[in-house]
Amino acid sequence: MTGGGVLEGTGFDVKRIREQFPALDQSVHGRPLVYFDNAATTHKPQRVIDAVSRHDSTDNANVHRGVHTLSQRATDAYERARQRVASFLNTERASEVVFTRGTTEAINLVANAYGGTALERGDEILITGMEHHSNIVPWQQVAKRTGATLQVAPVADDGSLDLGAFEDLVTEDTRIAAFSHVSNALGTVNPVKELTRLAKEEDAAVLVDGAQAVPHLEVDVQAIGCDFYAFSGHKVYGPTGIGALYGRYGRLERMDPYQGGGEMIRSVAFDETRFADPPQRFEAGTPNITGSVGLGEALTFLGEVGQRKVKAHEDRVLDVATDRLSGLDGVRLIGTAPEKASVVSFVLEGVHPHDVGTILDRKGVAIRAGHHCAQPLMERFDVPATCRASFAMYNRVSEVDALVEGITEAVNLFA
Ligand code: C6P
Repeated sequence: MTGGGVLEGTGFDVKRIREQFPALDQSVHGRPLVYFDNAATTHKPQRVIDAVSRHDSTDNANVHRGVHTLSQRATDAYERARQRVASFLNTERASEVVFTRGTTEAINLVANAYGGTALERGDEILITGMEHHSNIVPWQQVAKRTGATLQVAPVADDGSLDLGAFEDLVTEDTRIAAFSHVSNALGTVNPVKELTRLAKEEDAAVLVDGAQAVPHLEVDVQAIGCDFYAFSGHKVYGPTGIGALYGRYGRLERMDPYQGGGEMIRSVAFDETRFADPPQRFEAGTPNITGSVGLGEALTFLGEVGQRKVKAHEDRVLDVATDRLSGLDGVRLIGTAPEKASVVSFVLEGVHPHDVGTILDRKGVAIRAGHHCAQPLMERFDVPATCRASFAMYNRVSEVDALVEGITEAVNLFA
């Protein structure tokens, strides 16, 4: 294969993929945009932009409320999107999909609606040392309220999870284990099926933070065996402000609502309110209807491109970037686990990541420099921040050249 062309034998044509993403076709500081900040958010293909616009132009109405035609169309579109998410995650039923604003809200929902009642003093919540703040702070908050304690499974030097330590930390006191499928700051792919099995042996509920997994891996929640799985639409070619929580129906049924309001009730009287069944019980107020339409379209698009082809292509970009960067003097890679997806994190000796990010921006290369909302993980590696290049289906192998050029310039400038 050539730098930007067709992956031989797979029919994966990056050029054709790129043509579908209008945001990629621009220059930044006079250089062609190289967008390597996909773990923060991905761009949207034209068909997602069109689907959202079409819905707003012709089918806009509130859902589950009106008998009029537009309301029925909007309700159908919303429920179709739910079906789409359900088949994307291979849930047993569509009613196991709760629409949320994104991963953060989905985890907060579980921490409050499940953790808030299931946890008591002496119980333990087990997370890992590579979690995003979204999978730390909600658990700290609920631990404080309930008297439960937070346990943290450590991360090994290469950025893998210390499996032995995780196993030791799962005990009969563990009520919930919550871990990321893929680390946003390191790219480590965790063995979620195995972690779930270990937690289940002690009867703990399991939540998987799938924010960084769904764009890159095929996810099957039934095969994983988890109780909850959370992700965000905007990291998988869909709109911002929409995401989903998978919840095993038996769990959802026994959970109290997260928020109260319209849409989530069966009946309301001043002395008693009866709640709707899941998933409506967890969707108080008018939902992000257009967002759901965009998310459904994004998942259809990803399915049509082919998740395995996308993974093979992204792995190639990751391998080339990892090889090239590890050959540069002064560059230290953070996170070199054997199983990784689409992220290369690094620091330059004596150069602050923000300076590297700024130099790269002048070359049209967008990376993220910072703690990536994973401050405890930065502390683990004894760095205040890292530079992170993260890849998507539309990145070309040849774009790594611009990244290397910018890094080399930063190394020389600050040497
Ligand atoms: N990570 C990143 O640049 P929201 O903001 O709710 O869509 O996703 C939160 C979240 C949860 N878990 C993981 C593993 C994540 O990576 C993120 C978002 C972005 O890495 C923004 S900090």
